[in-house]
Amino acid sequence: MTVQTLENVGELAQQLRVDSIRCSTAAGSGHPTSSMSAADVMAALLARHLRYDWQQPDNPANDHLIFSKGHASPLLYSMFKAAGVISDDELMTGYRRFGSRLEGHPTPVLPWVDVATGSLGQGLPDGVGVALAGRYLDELPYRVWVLCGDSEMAEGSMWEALDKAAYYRLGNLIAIVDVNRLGQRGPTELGWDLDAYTKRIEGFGCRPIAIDGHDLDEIDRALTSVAGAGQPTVILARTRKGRGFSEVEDREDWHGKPLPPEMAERAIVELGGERQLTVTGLPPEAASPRTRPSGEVRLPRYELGAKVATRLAFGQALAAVGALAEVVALDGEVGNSTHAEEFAKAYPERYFEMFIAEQQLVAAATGMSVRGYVPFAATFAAFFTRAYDFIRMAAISDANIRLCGSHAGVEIGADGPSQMALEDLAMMRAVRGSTVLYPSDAASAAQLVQEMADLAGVVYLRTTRGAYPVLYGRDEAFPVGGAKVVRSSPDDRVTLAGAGVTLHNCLAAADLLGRDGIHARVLDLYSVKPIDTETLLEAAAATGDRIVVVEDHYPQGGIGEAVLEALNDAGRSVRVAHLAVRGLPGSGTPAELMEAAGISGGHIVQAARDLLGA
Ligand SMILES: Cc1ncc(C[n+]2csc(CCOP(=O)(O)OP(=O)(O)O)c2C)c(N)n1
Repeated sequence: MTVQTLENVGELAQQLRVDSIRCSTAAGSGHPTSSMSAADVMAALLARHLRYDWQQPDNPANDHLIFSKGHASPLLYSMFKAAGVISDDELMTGYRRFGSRLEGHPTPVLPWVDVATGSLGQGLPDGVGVALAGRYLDELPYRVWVLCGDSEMAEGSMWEALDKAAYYRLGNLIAIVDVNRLGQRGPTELGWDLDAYTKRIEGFGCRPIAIDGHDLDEIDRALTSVAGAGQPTVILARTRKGRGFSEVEDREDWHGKPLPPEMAERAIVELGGERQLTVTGLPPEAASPRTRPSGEVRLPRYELGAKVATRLAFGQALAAVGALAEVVALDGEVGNSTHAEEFAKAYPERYFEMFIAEQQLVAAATGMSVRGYVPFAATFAAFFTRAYDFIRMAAISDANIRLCGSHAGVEIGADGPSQMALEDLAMMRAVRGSTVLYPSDAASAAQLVQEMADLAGVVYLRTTRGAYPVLYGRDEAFPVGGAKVVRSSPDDRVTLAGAGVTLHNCLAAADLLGRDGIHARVLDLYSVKPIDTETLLEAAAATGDRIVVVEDHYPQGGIGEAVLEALNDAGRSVRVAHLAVRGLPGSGTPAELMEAAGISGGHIVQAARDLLGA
């Protein structure tokens, strides 16, 4: 039987409940009660409102369905079964099993899943990114439906999302909050107080609709009413956790627990037994995304020796790369500092101000990458730390996002430690599959920005506040995974390796050492991950296995450890002096702060002399 009429939706909802119980009981883990509360709303959505071509998950006109409460995966996968794209056998034998694509929480390993969820508070912000793409880039009529938990609404990122959704008038975004009164360990903050939710949602500029989430007529009316909305809709569905099985319904202590087999049997009887309904659903509208012509990328040119900040080169190069029509830029309300505003001047229609909401900034980039755009999100490097969970999850989503963090290290000077990124390299290096780039001059920064557009995964560019001399000519290439030998001679006795501002300190140190007849090789480690092991080994071999690594970052997880790891993996024993920021910096000039941190040219000279015993 196929489901379309409202009478049948009730049957479908029971099937979703039964299947959620069956698969989690078979797996011995999972969240059946969290699935059962939302089954009625999801059944109505699937059968009568979601416009989706299940055979063509890449159809650009498809609606998007995101389970922000990703732990309700039994429900989502049961919907996939009802849609006919996974079999009952896969659901029962695959869910949560080793090697199966039906993981404990959904990921885009499944072609019908846009983003990985399971870290609460992320699916709705990601959905804002998809909806922004739909409204402003694709210009397609697809809707983005996001199922949220009520306990999840305690996450600040959910409110960042609603705030930005309202600001951008995302009438194509519909959040459905499953207000089942219970969270993991007990009652939520607001319980069933739908009035309190309503006021908050109105306050954020969205349109709340409070309904009984088990009344199919009310559900259907609410889902119908979102058509043509000029602002985001939030459907507040009052539900009961574990709905349909009297032994667990609305009871505490049943969160995240599968029903034991004999209880599952009783539940299935109470729910009317197993069913094998399939859903036809609605097709997407026949429409294609708006296409824009791409032009030629003409990178900015810089004169050798001219003093240009890498953050400025980033902005100028980003504007140049904007010639590629799929490139978009997002700002955390510091575009005049990161220089992302250069892109805004050139391509205002592809520039999205996310204000001071770094979680939403990263999530919007992730959402746009779902639709194939090439997002660059920029803020101070220090402030990406608060969005780290979003960056971590972007990697699980296999999203392709480019992040630019400016104002790295103590070099920023007078603003003091609250604005200094001293942990960002460690954080970004630790992300699976990430690329970490750190240019020292404007020419390399510009080249690397262009390369970023073609890189997959999470790509991070670290830029510096101050202006330093351009070191490289116009035709120099900076392949990812490479390094530059900036200075060398056959008489080199020690290698000085830096990146960003510390490369300039290395050059100053090499000058000072040279005055005393000590030749030093200088390496620019602009690609921190992957790092150029070959060039490191060559330099080590040429300089008596003596390397000074200098970084404007805390010692843990930064360039020094990247170098040590590379040398260790290559089985080479090298004497490495590691200069990094070890204390708590304050305010001062960049020179004063680098001197105090022990990463100035003078400190590099001393470290080199110590290695040489000279
Ligand atoms: C950021 C984050 N914190 C905590 C958890 C652990 N956790 C998983 S589900 C859950 C309760 C969620 O309750 P609710 O959003 O109301 O969903 P329900 O299961 O009740 O439908 C918690 C705390 C998590 N997954 N993510």
